[in-house]
Amino acid sequence: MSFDELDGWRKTHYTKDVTSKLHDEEVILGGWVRNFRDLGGLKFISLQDKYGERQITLKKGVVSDELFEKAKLGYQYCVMVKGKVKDFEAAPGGVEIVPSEIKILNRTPEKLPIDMTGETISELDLRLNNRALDLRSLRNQAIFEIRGQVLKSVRNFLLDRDFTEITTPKIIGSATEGGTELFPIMYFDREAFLVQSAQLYKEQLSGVYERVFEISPAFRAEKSHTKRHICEIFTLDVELSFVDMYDVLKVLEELVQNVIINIRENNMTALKTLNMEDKTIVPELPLPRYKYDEILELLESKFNISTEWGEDISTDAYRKLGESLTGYYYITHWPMLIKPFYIQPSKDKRYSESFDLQMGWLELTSGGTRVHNRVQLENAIESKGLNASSFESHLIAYDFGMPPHAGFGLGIARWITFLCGLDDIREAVMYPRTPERLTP
Ligand code: AMO
Repeated sequence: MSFDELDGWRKTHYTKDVTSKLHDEEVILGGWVRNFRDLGGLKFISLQDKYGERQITLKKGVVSDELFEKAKLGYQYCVMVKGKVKDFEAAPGGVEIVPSEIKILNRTPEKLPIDMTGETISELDLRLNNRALDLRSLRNQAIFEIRGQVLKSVRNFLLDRDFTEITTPKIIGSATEGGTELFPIMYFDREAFLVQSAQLYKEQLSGVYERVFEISPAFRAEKSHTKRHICEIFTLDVELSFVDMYDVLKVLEELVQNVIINIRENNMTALKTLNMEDKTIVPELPLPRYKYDEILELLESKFNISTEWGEDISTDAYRKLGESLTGYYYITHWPMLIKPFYIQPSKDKRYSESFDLQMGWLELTSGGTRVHNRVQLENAIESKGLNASSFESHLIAYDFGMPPHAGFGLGIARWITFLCGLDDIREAVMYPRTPERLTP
């Protein structure tokens, strides 16, 4: 099987840039054959690159016989095309390309493991097994374009507001989140762990840079088999000093609103591909705030679901809640019993200065005001059954003038799942890690 070489060929444009403004100009495009049709004297190739697709039209007699003959392509062949742009309203981008040369850089097996034409969506595990191919689908292009926009907008929003981007260790010596299982690893000849969240480091750094954020992976060794849990998560962690949780609620809701405005302004085609143009809408601020106790009452009165005070809200209860509260809203003042040691108790010590940001039934974020007094923090660690001495390297930061601070952690994949209307969080991650999945 022969392949063409790249030689001196370089792309002149991405598909998105090939519009009727380039009528009659020569371009070189490169990408993959998403679809092709052979109508005898006429062949159409849908060439796809990272931004979208354009139609290549070969008409017998218009292109050379040699080229017409060569254009026997298969799905997802890697090709480059040199040709002239012609106005053609009915085709993607309002143009077609009439080729003078085509390079076939790589071929594919006759039968691909998953459907790439967009006509059907193959089963998710099969798609994940063939992720490098699957990610090229127009649907996945749309999902990850939106993810890109979320990350860009979050960064811009925070950098514009005096936040410093931090990077903190992912290999640690002891737990950061009590209660969550850790992945142990070998660190030379001793045991270490993959970090569960940037929590303790972002707190320390809020005592240095005042307003900090990090977008980074964290590792959760929970054997959860749900459509909203993965083992390698990617979170936005934000921490601010000289504030309490009420300031953070404002920052977070403005951030959420700002990101969605940006998506609607810049990614409408992607939203349309996902049928989300009427669903991913800009929320009005301030977002509704409900106390934990109010949520328990609502669940009882509306759905006859009783939750023992101090218990977490069950998945079934959340599902019901989502029928009633369909947009973004906060649940605040959770029982201290079910919150981590670093959260500040409320005046009534049974409650905590904590919150979750919900989207319908889905938890996107948790956060709160933190303890900033060393002795109080030591006691809180011990009261959760943990050993304060193993937190010494963190606790010393509290000897050096730790300011009052508050913050939140937001699960990026959960948010993308919702923004893109996906059924399963694994769809929102390029290479998801679950208890069963360690490849690709
Ligand atoms: P928490 O443990 O609630 O809080 O995590 C923050 C957010 O991360 C997402 N998340 C997950 N997403 C997918 N799969 C998982 N297994 C998973 N676990 C968590 C959720 C969740 O809301 N340090 C605190 C945050 C803080 O107080 O600043 C923390 O990690 O969207």
